[in-house]
Amino acid sequence: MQTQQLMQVDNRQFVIVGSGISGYSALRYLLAQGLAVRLMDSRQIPPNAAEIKSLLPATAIHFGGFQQEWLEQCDVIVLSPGISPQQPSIAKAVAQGVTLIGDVELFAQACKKPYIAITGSNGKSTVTSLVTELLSSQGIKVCMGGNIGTPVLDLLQQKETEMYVLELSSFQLETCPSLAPVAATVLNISDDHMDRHSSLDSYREVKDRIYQRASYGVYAQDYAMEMHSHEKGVVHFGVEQQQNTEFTIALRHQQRWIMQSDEALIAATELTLPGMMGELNVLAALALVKPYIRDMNSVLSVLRSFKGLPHRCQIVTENAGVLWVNDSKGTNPGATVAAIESFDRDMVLILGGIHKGGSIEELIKLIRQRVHSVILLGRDAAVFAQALEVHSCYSVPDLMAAVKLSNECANQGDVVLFSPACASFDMFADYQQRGDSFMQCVQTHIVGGQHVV
Ligand code: UMA
Ligand code: ADP
Repeated sequence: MQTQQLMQVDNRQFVIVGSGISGYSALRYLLAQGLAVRLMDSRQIPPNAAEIKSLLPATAIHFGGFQQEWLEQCDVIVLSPGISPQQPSIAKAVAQGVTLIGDVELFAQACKKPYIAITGSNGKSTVTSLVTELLSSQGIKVCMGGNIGTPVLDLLQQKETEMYVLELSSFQLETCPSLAPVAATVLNISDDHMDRHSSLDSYREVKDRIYQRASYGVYAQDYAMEMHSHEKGVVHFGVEQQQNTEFTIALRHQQRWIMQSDEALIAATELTLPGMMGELNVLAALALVKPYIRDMNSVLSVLRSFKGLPHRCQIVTENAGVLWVNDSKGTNPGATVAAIESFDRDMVLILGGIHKGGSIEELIKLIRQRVHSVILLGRDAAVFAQALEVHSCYSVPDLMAAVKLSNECANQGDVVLFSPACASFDMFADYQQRGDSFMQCVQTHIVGGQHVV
């Protein structure tokens, strides 16, 4: 049943599961529509507890577990992305006929303005931010949200906005059947969240849903296209020059150029995003905004100035000929592979944390070819140590020890890359805190208190 229909019927009961950023945002949204809402969170002391208590009567709040009766007796469950639809209490309610949606579904039902939707295993936040800047450079009033941080329903508050750019995770794509973006892309697929998705195929199938109702499909050239039809057409991007690839790379006078068909737009050396992944992100962003480009010069000046986001291959400092790079957002093996490939220097690599499952084979192979010293830390350090066997690797207890040892291992001209290939929750609140902590260690131990970045 469509949510719009559900929301038009007065006495429908909604149950929000999760009191985090999405759940709290959905609560404010549904209350503003005058709908009957209850909220539950499995944690005893969940986030936003005080704010939620000020919005709902105590009889409509349940913390410290899932209230099965509420789940089974309601009409609609609004599930937060951090909880799997396979969670037994949720699955049981759905089996009994309760409708399951997420906050993105509420957005898709309510949004009257065009929106671009971006997913992929890696590069989502970078491309979402770049697309937002590119649209803005064309005079469009645009704002971004979704997995990148601002919950999608909060975007609807900004009345002057003409267009939205949404970063969507596989978790969010599981519960938004009405999503109908003007343009959509799956940037790439590699093993991620294998602790939640049953197989790479089911993860891929969820990502692919972004195309289902998209007017214009932007495809990576190696993406195995399903049978989607897009009324405004299809565009391909990728670094291999292939006949059907409009946004690509070509060699001109020994330089790599970003191309649109036969037109050389900008030399890759003018981009500030590093390596081939930087090129791919630029190509994807250009393909997404193609229908909105009025002034190519403004587009090119954004490409020249866009430095990427913190914690994504972020240069911390170059000290005594050694380049220190913070890639704390490298939370899966695919991201770390791309980060290693972005630097054409001998390398010391710091990695480890919570391995989210999936194959590390490609990463291990690349480490053997490209990295002379590997410093391991975190809960699943042993997973990498065992796979690397005799390759020079050392285990350390914390980030400061990792920085000190990296400094000893690094030679002039090397890069020390901190790209954990793992989630951060064993030692840090999140990847930002982990990256900040790495930069602090570099500042203290390497730069000697001088300000870096
Ligand atoms: N949780 C419980 N019990 C509950 C509800 C949640 O234990 O009853 C736990 C979850 O298992 C999870 C944590 O709480 O560990 C947060 O879950 P949530 O669904 O409440 O998360 P929100 O605070 O609403 O934030 C979510 C996204 N988080 C997740 O998907 C886990 C945020 O992406 C996103 O920015 C935000 O909505 C706004 O859209 C973060 C993320 O880590 C950055 N995303 C994953 C990633 O990028 O890899 C997918
Ligand atoms: P996401 O939002 O998908 O996590 P980010 O833009 O935040 O993506 O980047 C996350 C990590 O992925 C960073 O460590 C970065 O080095 C790496 N990365 C960025 N773009 C790509 C890409 N196109 N392919 C592979 N890895 C990438």
